[in-house]
Amino acid sequence: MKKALITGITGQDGSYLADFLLSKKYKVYGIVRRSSTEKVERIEHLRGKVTIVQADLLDQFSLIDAVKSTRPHEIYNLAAQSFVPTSWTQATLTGEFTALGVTKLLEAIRHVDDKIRFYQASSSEMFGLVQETPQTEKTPFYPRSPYGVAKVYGHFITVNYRESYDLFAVSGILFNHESPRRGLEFVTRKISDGAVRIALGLAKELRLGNLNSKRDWGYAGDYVEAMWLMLQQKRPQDFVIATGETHTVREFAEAAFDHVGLNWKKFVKVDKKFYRPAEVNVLLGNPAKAKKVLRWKPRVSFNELVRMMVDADLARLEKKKARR
Ligand code: NAP
Ligand code: G4F
Repeated sequence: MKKALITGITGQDGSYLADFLLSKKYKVYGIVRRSSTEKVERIEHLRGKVTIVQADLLDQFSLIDAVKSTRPHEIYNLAAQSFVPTSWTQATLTGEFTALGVTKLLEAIRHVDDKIRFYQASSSEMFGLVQETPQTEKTPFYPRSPYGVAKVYGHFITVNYRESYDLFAVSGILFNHESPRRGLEFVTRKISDGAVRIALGLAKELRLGNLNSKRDWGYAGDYVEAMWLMLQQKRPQDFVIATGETHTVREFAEAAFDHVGLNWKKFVKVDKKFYRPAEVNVLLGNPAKAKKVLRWKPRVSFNELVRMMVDADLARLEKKKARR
C-alpha cells in the first residue's frame, strides 16, 4: 500500500488531496500543528480514515519525527501562511512558514529517506508583475508580496535540492483554485458567502477591494489530481496548472449575485481598506505542458465553479437560518 504524508491537511487543498489519495487506496497521514482548539472542519468527514501526526513547519525535529514515524512514499507540502494580505502584516512569520518551512521538510527527507517523492505547493503569485502573458514554466518571476517572495524561495529551494541531491522533488505552479471549502477571507468565497447572506436577508451589502483584478480561477478538486500526477512521472519536473482563462473580480461578483437573482451593482461597495500595497493585476496561465505530459485538464468551468460555491453557501446558510 502506498503511503502519503500531507502537510496542511486541514486546509482547502489538503482536504481535497486526502479525499483523492484515499480514493486511490493510499494510507494517508496528515500533519496538523498543535492548537488549543480543534480546526478540523474540512477533514471532519475523514475522521478514522486519515492518521493525524502533530508537527509544525517551524520545528525541524518535529518534521523529522513525522517523516520517520510514517515513512511515506510521497510528501505533499501544502502547509503555508497562504493569505496574501497577511503576508504584509506578518512578513517574517510568512517567510518562516512559507519559505524556510520548505527547506526544513526537504532536510527531513534527506535525513530519513532520500527516495521519498516531494511535492511543493508553488504559486502563480510568483509571477506577480507579469513579465509575459500567458505565464508558462519558463516565465520569469516578479513577486509582489512577501507571500510571493517566500513562494519563490520555496520554488527554488525545491529545484536546488533536486539538482544538488538528486531528490524527486517537484514544484507545482498552481494558479488560483477555489471551492466551497475555500477560506472565507479569499475573494471568491467572500463573494459567494456575501451574495447568499444578502439574498437570505442576513446582510445588507458586501465590501470588496480591487474589482478590476483578474485571476485564472479553477476548481481545487481538479488541481489536487495534478499534484498527484506530478509525483507519478518518470522524471521530476515542474508544471504550471491553470485553466487558461482569466476573469475579473467584478465578473465573479456579477455571476454569483446573478445566481441568487440579485443585481451585484446594488450591493457591492468598494472599500479601499481591501486594496493591497502592491497588486497582482492579472494572472493567466498556460497549462499546455501539463496537458501534454500529465494528460491533465480542468473539468469545472468558471460558471460551474461560481454556481457550485454559491449553492454550497446557500445550503449551509439556509440551514443555519432555520436553526435560529
Ligand atoms: P489554506 O486553506 O490556507 O491551508 C493552509 C494549511 O497550512 C492549513 O492546513 C494550515 O493549518 C497549514 N499551516 C499553516 N502554517 C503551518 C505550520 N506552521 N505548521 C503546520 N501547518 C501549517 O491553503 P490552501 O488554499 O489549501 O493552499 C495549499 C497550499 O497551496 C498553500 O501552500 C498555498 O500557499 C498554495 N497555493 C494555493 C493556491 C490556491 O489558490 N488555493 C494557489 C497556489 C498555491 P491550520 O489549519 O492550523 O491553519
Ligand atoms: O482571493 P485572493 O485573496 O487571492 P490571491 O491574492 O490571488 O491569492 C490566492 O491565490 C494565490 C495563487 O495565485 C495563492 F498562492 C494564494 O495562497 C491565495 O490562495 O485575491 C484575489 C484578488 C486580488 O487581486 C485582490 O486584490 O481579489 C482582489 N480582491 C478584491 N477585493 C480581494 C477583495 N481579495 C480579498 N481577499 N478580499 C477582498 O475583499
